[in-house]
Amino acid sequence: MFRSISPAAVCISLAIAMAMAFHLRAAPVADGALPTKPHLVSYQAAKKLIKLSERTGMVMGHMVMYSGKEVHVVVVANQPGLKDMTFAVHGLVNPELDVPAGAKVSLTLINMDFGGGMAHGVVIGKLAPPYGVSIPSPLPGQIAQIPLLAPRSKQTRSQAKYYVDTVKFTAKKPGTYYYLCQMPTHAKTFKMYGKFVITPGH
Ligand SMILES: [Cu+2]
Repeated sequence: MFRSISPAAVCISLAIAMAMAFHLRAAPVADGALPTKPHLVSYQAAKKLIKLSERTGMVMGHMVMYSGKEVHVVVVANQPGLKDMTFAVHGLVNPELDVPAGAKVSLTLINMDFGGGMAHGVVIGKLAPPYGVSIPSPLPGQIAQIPLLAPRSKQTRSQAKYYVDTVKFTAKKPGTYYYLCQMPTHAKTFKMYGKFVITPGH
């Protein structure tokens, strides 16, 4: 005893669903929502940030593409459930990140290290792999940096507190950059890095 649903109603629902999905993906975090200095958050808050990162940007293969004038990139060091000693963005391990030239970028790092309790940071610049044991500071062509964040506190995963930091910068000059961890050996030995591409604006 089902009433048939008109094709027009299906179309309208689909359009609304697509608009909502796009809105969620494109929505940047409101300015000031995240402090631009290291601070501790709960596991629940860290998971919320990870969810947010999964709504911003669009996954295409091993790449996360961001669009719009404001983009929010959330990078997780050692995301539980993913490979140890890696960066995760959008659930991908060390993916390529593409942002349009001119975009105002909020870059957030969460250190969720669950192994030996390592500090991790992230720096973006022109230096291409292979990397040495230690990373020059500043990097050649450096455009952004989050200094090393201490590992989580010693409680269990769900009770621990996690360090988070956010830096804001404008993606100015199109080209290929790299994001990498400054902690000695992490980029060289563990390949804790990925491509960061600023694509020409339209
Ligand atoms: Cu690291």
